[in-house]
Amino acid sequence: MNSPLFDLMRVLAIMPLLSLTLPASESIPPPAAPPPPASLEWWREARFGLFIHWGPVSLKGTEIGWSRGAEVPEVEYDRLFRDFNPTRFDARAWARTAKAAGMRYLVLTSKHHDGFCLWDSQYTDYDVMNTPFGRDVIKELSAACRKEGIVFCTYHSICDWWHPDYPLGSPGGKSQKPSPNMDRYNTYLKNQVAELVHNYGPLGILWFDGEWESPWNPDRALDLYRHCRQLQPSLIVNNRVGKGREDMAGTTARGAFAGDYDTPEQRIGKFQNDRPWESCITICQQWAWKPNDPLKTLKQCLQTLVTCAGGDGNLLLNVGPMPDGRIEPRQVERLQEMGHWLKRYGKSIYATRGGPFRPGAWGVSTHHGKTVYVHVLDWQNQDTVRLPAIEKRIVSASVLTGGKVNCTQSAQGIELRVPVKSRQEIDTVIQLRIEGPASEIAPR
Ligand code: H79
Repeated sequence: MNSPLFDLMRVLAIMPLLSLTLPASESIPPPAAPPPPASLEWWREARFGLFIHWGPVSLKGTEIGWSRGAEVPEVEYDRLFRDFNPTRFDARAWARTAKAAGMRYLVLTSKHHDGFCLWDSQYTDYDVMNTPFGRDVIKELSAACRKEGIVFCTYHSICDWWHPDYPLGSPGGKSQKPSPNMDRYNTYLKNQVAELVHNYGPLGILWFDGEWESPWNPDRALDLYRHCRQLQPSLIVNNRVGKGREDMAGTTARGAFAGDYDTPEQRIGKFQNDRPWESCITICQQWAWKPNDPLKTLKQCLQTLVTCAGGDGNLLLNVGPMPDGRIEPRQVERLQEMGHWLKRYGKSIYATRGGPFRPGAWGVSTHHGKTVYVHVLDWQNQDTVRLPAIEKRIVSASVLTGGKVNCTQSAQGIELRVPVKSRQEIDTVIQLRIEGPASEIAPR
């Protein structure tokens, strides 16, 4: 049922409803783009993915894209590919690392703002085939992911500070190219997107970025979105395809068209259950690899994931592999630790929705069916967590992470007490079985 025709039929079916049910002042413009794919569901349920920022810049240990023409002179940056030879790259090991972490999808930089392409592209020579390594990284990784049951996706930068046709250049889009041709660049962009989908697809997500610069406009955005959907109707496209993103909060301005989901960057999204979102956050500090980059603790990593799920969003956790092709062992270890936790307590994360209790200083909640999971992340030196009242009766309460809970429910609210010895340093998960579907309880 995922044909463009079906999508069109859905739009046509919805349009009269919209115009009939909304007062004129509140009316949303008719959908200019196809509706989001029904297959958004797999991704929402997945909750956790691996982001990978990689390229020749790892040889310098500076930030991908941003360091071009800044810490690293442009000429030197653009020569790095000649020395890029990550002989210890093992696609299977990367896919297995994602799987061991409990991640369900993986997003690799096919091209960042620096213009370098990690696949064998017929549209440029500035790609991995012209490095001493000479192996198609996207081909190997997409195949390895498929084998491990990880959904393969790519990050693709709209802005390209390297490409002579793209009007702006380094550092950070602050310079002008001598003879730009944005129409021609746009064709290059669309051709490469088609190449990625055709040669390595089906892909899960096309994760665009670099849309904030002036050469990009709403018409091009909509055209690129339609292009993606035509190439693969089930493709999920993030909001950075369009011009509607509200800064690093990553939410979408009301009424603006911007893809299928919101993208908070380096921060956890606010509770939002009426439009899907995914926070992208680095496991260290830099997107691309740098030596001795401070690594987040297991507590930080897990609480970040749990807080995203409790806000009804996903977490895309980033690693930057080393110039030899390996993901740093200490980062792999951290990811495995997360996976161990998810193996035991994953039912409180995967396929859940955020709420019904809104995030608070104590932690967050998730729910699935008739179960509410209360994730206590901080007891705040108190022995009780107090939650707002719900209309539905709590049938039973237990502690998923072990031990006993004392639960009292009244018209005033819910009180949960767990003895000190059963409280967890990272997340005490209390499981409340209620008499009906938790999704019927409005967030409070
Ligand atoms: O791909 C990652 C970033 O490179 C990209 N988006 C994520 C997913 C990104 N694009 N823009 N920004 C991030 C925001 C820019 C932040 C900056 Fe900076 C602050 C640019 C210059 C100062 C970060 C810190 C980059 C260099 C130093």
